[in-house]
Amino acid sequence: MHERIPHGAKAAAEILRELLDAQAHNAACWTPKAAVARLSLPPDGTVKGHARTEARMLKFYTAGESHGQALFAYISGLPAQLPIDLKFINTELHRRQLGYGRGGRQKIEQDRAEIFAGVRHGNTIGAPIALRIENRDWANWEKILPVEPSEDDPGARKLVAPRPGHADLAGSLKFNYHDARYVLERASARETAARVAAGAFAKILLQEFGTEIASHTLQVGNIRLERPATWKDIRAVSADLDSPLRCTDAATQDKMKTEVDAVLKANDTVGGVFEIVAHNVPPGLGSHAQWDEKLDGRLAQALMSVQAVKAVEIGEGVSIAAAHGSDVQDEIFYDKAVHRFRRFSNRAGGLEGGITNGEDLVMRGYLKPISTLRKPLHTANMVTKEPVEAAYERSDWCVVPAGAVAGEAMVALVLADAFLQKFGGDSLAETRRNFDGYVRQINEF
Ligand code: EPS
Repeated sequence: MHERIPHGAKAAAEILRELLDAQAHNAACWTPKAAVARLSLPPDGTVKGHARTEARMLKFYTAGESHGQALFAYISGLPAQLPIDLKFINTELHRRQLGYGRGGRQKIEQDRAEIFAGVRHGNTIGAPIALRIENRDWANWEKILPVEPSEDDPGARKLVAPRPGHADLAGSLKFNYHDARYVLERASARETAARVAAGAFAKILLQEFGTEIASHTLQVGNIRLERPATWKDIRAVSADLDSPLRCTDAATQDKMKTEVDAVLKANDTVGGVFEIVAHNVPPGLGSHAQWDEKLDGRLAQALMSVQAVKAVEIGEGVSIAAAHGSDVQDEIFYDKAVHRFRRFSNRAGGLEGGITNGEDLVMRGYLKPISTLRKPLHTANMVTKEPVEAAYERSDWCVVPAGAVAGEAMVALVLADAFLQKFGGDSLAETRRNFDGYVRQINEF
């Protein structure tokens, strides 16, 4: 990725000549400012091929309220000519809707992505992608949350008793509403449907290069999977649409289900831990060079942004804090058969110095129990300031498998961004050429 550039007086002359040539060809990018920048090259005469890991290559945003007309996702930066499998995207959306312990809303919705832009004849075209997921529940909210000013009582679904643990109070203070309705509409984890659709595009890109992402449930409440799960186990349970909690061990899963039943009976909720594994990740994604380029930091931020996630772990990050250094590092050997450096263990979770090392990426999201409780909690009315019981809105009581699917999407989006930062490419063929060249470099290292 480094272009050799001569420096000193000769370089200045060459640059000026290039500048004049380029101006003659009316090349907009070749401004005098760019020429000056090139004159102050580092003494080793090298220049970066592109912005490396500072500029985001894959951008995405979501819009939409939980009970509005629809959710939206916009994805920008994918190379052209990437085949898009809409069925795969919709299966991802379906996976997010599943899981033992979900509330009534998922019986109403049948999440499907409708693509409006950026995909033609089944392939990306290098233009921003826009998609929509319909909220079927909108039919029940049209009069309550209209876009236009309305004659109807706007207070019909006011929420003045903020629910502890939700964004209700902090958001109302911030946006100056004495009603948490608009805040909760956007804070709701319904928004993760749009992230999952965007993440499916990122997964499609990564799959082209052999990288797969899957998740499983490690813990529900106090019930924890005690035996290690292999990639094969995780991949299988992750794709199993009939698995109630996506736990790789049937006996543990039964205990988890009993726990979920118990919290429902007690009008309570339960949290847990999901684990996400990215398999067959090329070494060298991310960078050690700047704090915001470190891939572990970027993955942690992305996972932490998923609703109800209150802690993130990479590899064995939590337990190794109590161990000695000689017990926790992953010792290295060279596997001649596959021309790869490997590890005897993977406690680092595939990341060292903020760079992927070729082992599986292993990340865990710790979910707090959902904050909406049928058992009333103490709160204060935002208008009267009097003590009251917190409002109750229909909700789930266990979301570990759904949270995991949202987490997979976030991991995919960060990894695809890091992938495009390393390999670039405006068309899939160009990305592949760059990728193949790097694979050759690693094979011959
Ligand atoms: C969700 C839809 C929501 C909630 C849940 C997640 O639907 P409703 O509010 O209509 O029941 O079930 O979100 C939360 C409770 C939350 O606190 O984030 C979904 O589609 O995932």
